[in-house]
Amino acid sequence: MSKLIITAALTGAEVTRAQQPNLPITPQEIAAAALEAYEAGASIVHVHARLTDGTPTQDKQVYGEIQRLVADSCPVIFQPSTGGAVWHSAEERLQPLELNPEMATLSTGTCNFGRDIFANPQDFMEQAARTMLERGIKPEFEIFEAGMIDNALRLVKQGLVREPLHFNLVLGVPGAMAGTIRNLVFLVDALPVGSTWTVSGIGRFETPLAAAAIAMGGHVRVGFEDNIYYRNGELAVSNGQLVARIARLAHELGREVADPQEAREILGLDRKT
Ligand code: KMH
Ligand code: ZN
Repeated sequence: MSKLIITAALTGAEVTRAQQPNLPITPQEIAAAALEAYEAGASIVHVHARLTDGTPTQDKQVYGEIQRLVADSCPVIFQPSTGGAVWHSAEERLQPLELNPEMATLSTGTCNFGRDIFANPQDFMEQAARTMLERGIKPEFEIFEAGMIDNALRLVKQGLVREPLHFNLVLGVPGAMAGTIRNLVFLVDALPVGSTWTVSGIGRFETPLAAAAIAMGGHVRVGFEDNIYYRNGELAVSNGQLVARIARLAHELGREVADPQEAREILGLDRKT
């Protein structure tokens, strides 16, 4: 089994300071959270930018500042979001790709998202995939529903994504697939041989699904974007605290934690052609 890649999803687009007082918002706060997560065992940081008042933004200047500050402080893989918030336009969502990050997210299908709709029509998926291909950016497919795997594979057939593929199985979003181990196993079984995958369990599903993924040979994403609690009713103090728990769990289950360079090798990020 490969070493474990831990991704820290530091901020997201939905969580507020009122819900989680330690949510990193400014580029400086996000970079500090990235450093703490790295020191706890994270090798990827999944980033959403915010304006200083907390409003989600896809502005490439703000992402650019975060990218610079993170790179100055630690060697983690910087993975900006092309999902943004549900109300961002396609043009806004694609802006962070202009920074040529090593990776970026790509959601391959439309689903309910709480009381909203997270829209990812075919045109958007193709445009995002084509831009990533041209710029040598590895997509992480965000899978909220089973059919999104088929949509991702269609992009591969169209020649818009190169293998090996990497998937994030996001389970437990209200309105999309539930956070059960049965669903995790079902989705993993549908992935092409040679793919890598990580799991994002939302809310109370975070830790049980992480434990399952560690045992199954997958990878794990945690952080305030997905879950703001350490345990039932107790807010987490930082993203780093959530990462540290996964590193401890991995240790107990006999799985070593990858550093960023090892994560690059596992994901094939060094194999750009
Ligand atoms: N904020 C969600 C609507 C991504 O980062 O690529 C979408 C999302 C996915 O967070
Ligand atoms: Zn995200």
